[in-house]
Amino acid sequence: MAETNTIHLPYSELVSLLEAIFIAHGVSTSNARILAENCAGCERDGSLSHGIFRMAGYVSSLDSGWVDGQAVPEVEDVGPSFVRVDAKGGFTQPAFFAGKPLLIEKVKQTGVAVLAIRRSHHFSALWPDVEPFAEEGFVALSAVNSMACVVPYGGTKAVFGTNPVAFASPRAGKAPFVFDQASSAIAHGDVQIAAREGHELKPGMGVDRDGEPTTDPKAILDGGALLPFGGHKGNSIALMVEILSAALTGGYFSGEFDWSGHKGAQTPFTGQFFVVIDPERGGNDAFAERVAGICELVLEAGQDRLPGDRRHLTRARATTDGIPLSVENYEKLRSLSGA
Ligand code: NDP
Ligand code: PYC
Repeated sequence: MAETNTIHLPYSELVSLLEAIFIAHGVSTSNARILAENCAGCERDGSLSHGIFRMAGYVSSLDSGWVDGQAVPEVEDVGPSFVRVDAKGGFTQPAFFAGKPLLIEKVKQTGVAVLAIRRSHHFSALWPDVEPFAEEGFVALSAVNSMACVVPYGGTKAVFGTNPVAFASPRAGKAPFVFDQASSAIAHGDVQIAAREGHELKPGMGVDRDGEPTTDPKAILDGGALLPFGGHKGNSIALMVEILSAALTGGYFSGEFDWSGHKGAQTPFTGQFFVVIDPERGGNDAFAERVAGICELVLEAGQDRLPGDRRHLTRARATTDGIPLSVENYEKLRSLSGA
């Protein structure tokens, strides 16, 4: 039976609508296009915790004056394999696109290069940042820190952000192998979605304001905190992300920035780290075939799917049928755009 309260928008139409929202809330036209494509791509791929669900947060952060939608990033060439970008208090993605051409030039010259972005706001998924590198034949790893909402293993005070890491590699005969995961037991966005929809979380994901374990997403959002995934092991990944994304880039730690003077601010003001590698330097001409081979072995051994498979299936459906949006969400977006 057809879902009467769902519409299906082509990707390009969703991009135009989101672009209009960003522009209506003070973002420059070039930055608006980049952010709109990023957000629409998340919705298209079913990365729903970072798709259109985030538009209200983007808008309230912009309206609060916390993030500069007009920021013009500054790219610095700081070594044969090192590019630094100051996002100047703007969103990370325009800073990333400003630094990317020089980064790729250096990877081609030297085999490996780092891109260190600082003073930046990242409010999205990371896979859109790394997947295109693998489509161009490179291996890429990226990490970003966010806002302090994760208690260290055995600790009592939130220090880490939800701090995702994403990795992408070319894979022969298929879309690149890509994973993109928070170092918390669950992304903050998914806690917000669970609270809105009235779902309990699985045990072991968070604590309430008294530090007691809870499965109630509202208790986590209301003064509680999240836990790292996998106990002390996820804890070390979260700490590594703080080191790479903030200490190394010159950005803020997740607990270091003060947004209290900007009512409505939601976008974390931190940094982002990338390392990109030319796999041909490894001396193995069959690198992409080797990657495909290990992925096949994993599936033959019984794993039912690999990271990225769900996204690509969702993308394929959206490419044929359009991106499904509830009429209610579509109307909310139109109203944010001022239409
Ligand atoms: P998930 O736990 O949903 O997924 C993590 C990874 O595991 C994905 O690559 C996913 O692939 C894969 N995966 C999920 N289930 C399976 C399975 N059964 N078998 C094999 N692979 C699987 O992601 P998180 O909740 O940890 O993070 C969600 C998003 O939130 C990420 O995109 C992350 O970048 C973003 N985020 C952003 C932050 C920021 O500061 N900007 C902070 C924290 C998170 P697939 O996508 O195909 O399902
Ligand atoms: O989902 O944890 C999250 C998140 C933090 C910042 C952007 N997304």
